[in-house]
Amino acid sequence: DIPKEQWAQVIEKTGGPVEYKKIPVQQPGPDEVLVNIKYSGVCHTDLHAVNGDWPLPTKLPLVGGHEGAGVVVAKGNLVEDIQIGDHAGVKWINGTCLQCDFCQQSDEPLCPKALLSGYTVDGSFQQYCIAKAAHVARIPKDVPLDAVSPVLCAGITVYKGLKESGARPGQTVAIVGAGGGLGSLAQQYAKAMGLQIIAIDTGDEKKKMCEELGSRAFVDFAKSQNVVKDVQAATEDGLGPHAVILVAVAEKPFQQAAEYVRPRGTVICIGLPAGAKLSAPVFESVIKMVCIRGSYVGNRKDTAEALEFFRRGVIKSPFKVIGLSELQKVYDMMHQGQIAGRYVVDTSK
Ligand code: 8ID
Ligand code: ZN
Repeated sequence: DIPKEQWAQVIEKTGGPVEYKKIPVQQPGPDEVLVNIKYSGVCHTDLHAVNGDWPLPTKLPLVGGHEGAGVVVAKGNLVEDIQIGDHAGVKWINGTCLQCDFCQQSDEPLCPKALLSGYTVDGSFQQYCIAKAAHVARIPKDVPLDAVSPVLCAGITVYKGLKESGARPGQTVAIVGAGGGLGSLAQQYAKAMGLQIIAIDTGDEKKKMCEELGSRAFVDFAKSQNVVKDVQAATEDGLGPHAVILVAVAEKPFQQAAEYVRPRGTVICIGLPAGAKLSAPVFESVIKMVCIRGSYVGNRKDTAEALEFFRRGVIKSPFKVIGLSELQKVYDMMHQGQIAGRYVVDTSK
């Protein structure tokens, strides 16, 4: 039975705080499903949304969240390929037009009409969440819903970013922000793809976690006298990593990566620190033939592939479960940079 009311965390105004309260359960439209969210990962994007960090406005009031894993409990009459009782994931891309140039070429995140979960439409920090059936992630039934939830944004995004980097098995990738949610999953995907990892972040807890996740070296950006030199020194021949995956929420690393990346190397920008600018020295970028590119979540196929890695058991990333009612605490810890790995909220608490 679907209740009329449910618990949710609602942002009434930009800047927050989030308010834990009861709101009505919505009905899915003809091409939509209603997912009973069991667990939802908390992404730094959710905090950017609370704080109004980006040049794109959110809806208000807003229910955040876009790593929602749960069970389909209702569907519109046009929905045929997903059934009530199936496990599904509400991800950042809630829906797209499926018609434009980008959708036709499976670059759905670039669709100008994309609906964004927990940003332009209500997301997964509620017990019942709506998403377009075409876009909900199909989660196999043998996969635990708490552990899989971070894959729905963090996992898909870093998997896509690693593919976009072109790094090949045996090569070295630097992961900047390795101790956070995206960074911890990036290490697991990189390892599964046969890459060697240099983790960059700060603090002993994150260092230990990165070593356990499979990184070969750890550079503490707060302790290092010269991050560029230390990252290069951590590669076997001292020439720098073949690829850099930038998932830090700070501007500085976006201005260092082109300096330490290997000649012919690729810098993948994923993190979205407020108001930050990319910069790189023209001379070195040219004579090293450096490639710098952005990478934005992933398409439906990337989603299925990222989930399949997880289902096979090769992606094991640390997460802590906390009640949905305690979301503000997670934001406070995230703001302080205190979270190693990911927090996942349990919507029943
Ligand atoms: O599709 C996309 N491009 C996409 C998808 C999902 C998330 C982008 N994001 C963005 C988020 O909006 C956010 O800006 O990726 C960023 C990282 O999200 P997250 O992994 O959820 O954030 P986190 O768990 O807080 O981890 C950030 C880590 O960066 C470290 C912190 O210590 C933390 O562990 N960090 C910082 I702040 N400065 C650093 C520095 N100078 C740094 N690590 C290395 N060097
Ligand atoms: Zn996210």
